[in-house]
Amino acid sequence: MFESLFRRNAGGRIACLLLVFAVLFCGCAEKEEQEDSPALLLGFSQLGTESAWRSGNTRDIEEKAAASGVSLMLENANRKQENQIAAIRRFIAYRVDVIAFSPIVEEGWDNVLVEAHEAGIPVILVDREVNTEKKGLISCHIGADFYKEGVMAAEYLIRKADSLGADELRIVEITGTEDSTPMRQRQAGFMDTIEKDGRMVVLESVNGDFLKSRGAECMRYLLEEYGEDIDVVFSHNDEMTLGALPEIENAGYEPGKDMIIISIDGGQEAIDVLRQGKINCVVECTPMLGRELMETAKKLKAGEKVDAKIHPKEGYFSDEMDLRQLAPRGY
Ligand code: GZL
Repeated sequence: MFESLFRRNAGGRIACLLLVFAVLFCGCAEKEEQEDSPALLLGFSQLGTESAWRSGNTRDIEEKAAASGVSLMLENANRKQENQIAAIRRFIAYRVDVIAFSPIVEEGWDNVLVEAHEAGIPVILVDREVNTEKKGLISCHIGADFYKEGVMAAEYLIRKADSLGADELRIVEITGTEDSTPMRQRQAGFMDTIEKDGRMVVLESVNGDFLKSRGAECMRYLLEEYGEDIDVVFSHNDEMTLGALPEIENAGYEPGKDMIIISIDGGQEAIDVLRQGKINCVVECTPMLGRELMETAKKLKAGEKVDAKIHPKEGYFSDEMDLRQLAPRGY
């Protein structure tokens, strides 16, 4: 067909050349489109914006997606489980390659996880975990060992009791969001560790929901109830700790001296307050999970095996250390 058209006349030759260019252009355009089209489309449901930790987690995931050519559909659930479930259903309808989410609480996910599984879309848990009887619905959990964080907090307190020569320490606990993995595990790790030490007495646990404002309210209540009987405040995150500290000072006590203050997350603001001596120990819980998330999502898309659990390395910071050289925290 080309030959006869080409031979026939000049007009035929021009038509041929145009046809050749058209074929080449479409091919390149298609190839270019393939090169431009994202290597991977990741749907991520973030639970909210309740803390510096959460904002740092979101920022890191966005940055690592951009750096690794992953196209990120990020939806913020404003701390409502129903919003997370709706977002996951949208990701399924959109046929994303991988779904990831940070479940605000552990229960209530079976139906939507079965839907994702039946759609053949792998699911990664970021940060928190779900509690389900059904097997095979989750490909990987990327997040802290929250139980160990509770243990580290308690082990610090035991060392502090030793250094003070204390016969008894009366503890109040401000917990994170009810039924969330960090709340359940941090409490379990802390309580399992101190129960072996006869000096430790828990006065009361109250729920601060990981929020600064609730941390202040909880501390006001605990000060009214127990006042100077409080020797230790164990708070499940920096946000609630930072809300509680002014209440302690307003009541006439020196946090870090009259009361031992133990917190978890390790954000910049808490570390700065630790350096001022108003917090005694901050257990680290890094929000920087983006790199592991992108690597794992790409492996799943490529059909490669992934680890069921990925725990970042974490430690703690305390008044036992020289923190002058500590690098900026980034969240
Ligand atoms: C812990 C994370 C918690 C943080 C809080 O991994 O789920 O939620 O400790 C955040 O600051 O709100």
